[in-house]
Formats: sequence, C-alpha cells, structure tokens
Amino acid sequence: MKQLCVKIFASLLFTLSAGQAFSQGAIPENAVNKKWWKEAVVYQVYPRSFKDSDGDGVGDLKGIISKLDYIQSLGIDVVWLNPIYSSPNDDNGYDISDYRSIMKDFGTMDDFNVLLKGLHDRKIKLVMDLVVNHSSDEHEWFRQSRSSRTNPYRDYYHWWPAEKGVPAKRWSFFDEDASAWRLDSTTNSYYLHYFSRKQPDLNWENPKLRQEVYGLMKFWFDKGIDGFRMDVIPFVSKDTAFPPLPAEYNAPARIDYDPNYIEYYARGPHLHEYMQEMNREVLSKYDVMTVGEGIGVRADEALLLVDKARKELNMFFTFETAAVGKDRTDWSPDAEKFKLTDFKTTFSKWINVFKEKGWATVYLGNHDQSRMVSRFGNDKPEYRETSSKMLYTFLLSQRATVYVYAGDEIGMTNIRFKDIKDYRDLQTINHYNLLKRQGKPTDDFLRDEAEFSRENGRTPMQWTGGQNAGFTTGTPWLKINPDHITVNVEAAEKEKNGILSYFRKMIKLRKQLPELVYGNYTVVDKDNPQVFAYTRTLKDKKVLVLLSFSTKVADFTVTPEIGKMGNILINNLPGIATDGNTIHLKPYQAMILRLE
Ligand code: TEU
Repeated sequence: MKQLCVKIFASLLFTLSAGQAFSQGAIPENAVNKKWWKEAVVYQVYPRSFKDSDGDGVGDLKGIISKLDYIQSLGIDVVWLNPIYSSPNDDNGYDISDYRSIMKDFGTMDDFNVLLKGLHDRKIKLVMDLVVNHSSDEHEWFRQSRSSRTNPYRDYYHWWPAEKGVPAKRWSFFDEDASAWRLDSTTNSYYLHYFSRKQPDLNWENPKLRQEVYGLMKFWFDKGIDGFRMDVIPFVSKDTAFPPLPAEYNAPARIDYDPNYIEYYARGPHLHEYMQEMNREVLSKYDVMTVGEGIGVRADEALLLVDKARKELNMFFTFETAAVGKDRTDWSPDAEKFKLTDFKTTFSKWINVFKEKGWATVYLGNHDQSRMVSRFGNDKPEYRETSSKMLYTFLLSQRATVYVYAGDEIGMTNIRFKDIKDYRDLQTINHYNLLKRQGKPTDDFLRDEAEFSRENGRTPMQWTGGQNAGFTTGTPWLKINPDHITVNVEAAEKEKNGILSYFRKMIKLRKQLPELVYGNYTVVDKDNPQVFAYTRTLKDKKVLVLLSFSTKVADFTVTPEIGKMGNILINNLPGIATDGNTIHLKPYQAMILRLE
C-alpha cells in the first residue's frame, strides 16, 4: 500500500511538473506519457536461424529455449519472433497455413508454452509476428475459397472473374512472372497476391475475415503474449476497384518502396477504420505493444496510425531509413556507401515526426536487410568492432523504441553470396529466374543482391568457432558465414571490451538515463560529413552523442551553444583526444558526454 501511494504520488508529481513544463512547450505529450514499450529494447530473433536443437538444420523453439539465459544476459526487454506458425515455408513462415498452431520444423505448442514462460520468468516480454495481409494458399480458408464461386469462404480473398477481362496490372513483390494476379482454373478467376503466388491477399472488406483475425489475435493474447509486429499492415486496405496504375508505374519494375507507387497498393480508404476496430475489439483489452510494418506510410500521415488519441497502433517501422544508400552506384571497394548527411536527414526526420505525439522506432537491420555493420558501418577487420559499437551507440541513444537484430551484437557480417545456387530466398530466386526468362543480364542484379539480399541477414547465428558455428549438428538450411571462426558468441563472451560487452553496457546506460529515451533530440552541426552529433535533453539533464562514421580522424568542436563538456559516459575506444573544445574523433569513434 505504502509503495502504491509513493508510486501514485511520484507519478502525480511528474505529471504536474511535466504539465507545467508542457505549457511552456518543453516536454511533449509523448514524453509525459511514459510506457514500458517506449523504453523497451526489442531483440529480434529469426527462429529459423537462431539455434537448432534436433539436427535438422533448421532453428527451432527448443533451440531458442536453450539460449534464454544468453538472451537475458543482454539486458533486452522484449523478444520479437518472426512467424512460428504452421507454414509450407514458401516465404519462411510469412505464408501461414494455420494461425493457431506451431510450424512442425519449429516444434510444438508445448515448446511454445515453455518458451513463453521461460521469457516471462526472466522478465522478458514476447512479441509475435502477425501476418494477416495474406495467408498461405494452403490455408483452409483459401482451399475453400478457390473451390467454387459460391463457397462461404469465397470473399475471404480478392477474386476477379476472368469474364470481366484481365484485371489492371499489379506487380508482385515475389512472383516469378512479376504479376500479382494469378488465374485459377477451378473457378476461372484471378486471385490477388502482392507477394508470392502462394501468399494470396486476404480480403479485409469482409467483416467475417476481420473477425477471424481478431479471434486469432485474442487466442495469442490469451496465451499471454505481449504484442504483435504487424506485417505490411498498410496493405490490408486496398482500393478494391483495382484501377489501372498510372503509366509511369507500368514498367516491369523491381518494386521498391516508393510511397507514390505504394499508394495504389496500400493505405486504402478503410485502413484507419480497420485499425480502430481492431483496437476497440482486441488491443484495448490487453496491456500489449503493437508495431506495424509501415510500408509506404508517408511522414505527413504517420500520426494517423500512431497518435494515441486515435486508438490505432503504438508504433510503426518506416522503410525510408532502410533505403538510405540503396541507390548506390559506385561499387569500388572504398566507395562511400551512403552520404552521412542523408543518413542524418532521414533518421532525424523520422524521429522528429513523433516529436510531440506518437512514438518512433529505430532499427538498422532485420531479417529483410543486410547486416547492420556491413550496411551502415564498416565490416573490414580493422573497423568491424569499432563501427559496430558506434552503431549501437546511435541506436541506443535514439528517442525511439530500439529494435536490434540477433547476431549484430557480435558483429555478424554480410555473407555476400555470388552464386545464385546459394540463395534460398524466393525473392532473389524468382527475380533471377524472371531476368533469365526475359533474356536479360543478371550480373548487376547478383552484385546488388550480394550486398542487399535478405540472406545476408538470415545466415545462421554464430555461437562458436566450431562446426556449423554451433548452430546445428546437421546441414544448415542456409550457408553459414565463414567468418564464424572468429565472429561468434563464445569468442565474444571472452572479450572484455568487445562488441557484445559494449552492447550490454550501452543498454545499461540507456536504462540509467531517462534523457536517452524521452529527452528532446537536437541535431548539432548537421552538415558535418563525418560526424553525427546530437544532444538529448530532459529537464536539466543534457548529453551530447558524438558518432564518427568516418575512416579518417574527424574533428568536432563543442561550442558554448552546445554546452560545456562534462564526464564521458561511454566511449567505444580508450581515451579521447582533445584540443580545447575540439575533439579529434578516431575512425568510427563514438561517445556520449554529459553537458553542463
Ligand atoms: O516484408 C515486406 C516487404 O515489403 C518485403 O518485401 C521486404 O521489404 C523486402 O523483401 C526487402 O527486400 C514483410 C516481411 O518482413 C518479409 O519477410 C515478408 O517476406 C513479406 O512481408 C511478406 O510477408
């Protein structure tokens, strides 16, 4: 009781003082309204590649269970698991054939229960993947739906009767023919599939389908999970008249995430209505977090999805930050991968979208992206460690919920497959086959894929320097990066000052300093081409984050306007070279300084 009173008093005090400050415009609503999920560090586990317990070469739930102590030792708060539901694995679980059971490769519901309890016992929350823009074509709903035009499940999917003519072009992200419409002979109709032909799009216009989705969400929430990451959620509402695309989008593009283009695919007229309904019927009944995969969501409409007052989602991932530098044209070994000024502008833009309301996310890698250090740092042996630590300093000092990807904490790097035979991902394979069939060259495509393909982020977790990196006793489903001989958890645990221990230290620091979570974010010296610098300020507490993205020594002057240099709170290299107020940052040096 006493504790409760203290708590209430403390929060009252905070609200009052924050309220006063707010009226002066100092503390925005989203800082006053503290939430566990705003403060969380989310650790993403790609189950297929994390740890195999039974020697079939595929990671599984028992494998994850065996690594729970390791996961806990990181200091993270939430685990996000990619889909673990029954699936024929056309797209590694993003094609679900039964939303209420566990994929055989991964184990059983009993294993799931043990995993959930194991996480909760360790005070770690579990977020699952919700993939409801599409199901597998092997889902019972689709089997029924395709069987006849009058089947009760017909309207669970989008069908276009062939007698109406060929539907307007929609490009598929994964299809071998690039088309998102596929003619199904049983009922002489086309069905829509934005992703592979084994991933038919569900029809959210149908209220029965929406109830099915809410039902399955409740099923998992009632089991005790703590949230959902929602796959391509803006796609659920579409213009179901399927109007023709404007001419400029009629080229057989390898679809990228141009929001103007996505306009024709997503964010349809009912998106917010559906999200509000979902919130009312499901989310509002549980203390859970939601993060949408915000494909195509523009900054000027971001708050529609996550403004608390609108009762939709908590957060979403933007695709724009992941796109920085993807338009690369210079492939010489020492070429700049991206302009730091672009990186600063894009990331800061997305942090500032949520300055007052809503809440941001930040990530540098996931199962669809290259490895963080290869993409945004520098994976050459002399820089791999320092630049990985620098990137963690960035992530863990952002005004956002931080999403980190398993394997980055030991500095895993891109495998850079050269041979198409090494790929398992349908996205790469189908596009390669398409080019071949069209008689087009594949060299540029393969070079791009070596750098950016999803397999770079999917190679198995490297636990040891031994056989198969300690991932499996069998044959791994995807090749293991040969660098596991030196880059592995066992070795990392022995390094007192390695990436892993820095990651743990940085998480601890974030937990100690609320200004790193809630403080105002101000970029300083924004045109500096080598250094990313910003301050984080909460009431009278202010810190300066300095990040060198350069292979050269980079100077940064702490001007009186920025503040007076105080203690170094963390530094990814020993020591600091200064000359008055100017700091000479070594290549990829990162530090956080207290400002007085
Ligand atoms: O990804 C959405 C998406 O658009 C992907 O195509 C992704 O951006 C692209 O592959 C990057 O190269 C989600 C999931 O994260 C992805 O793994 C799934 O394959 C996809 O949806 C379909 O469910």
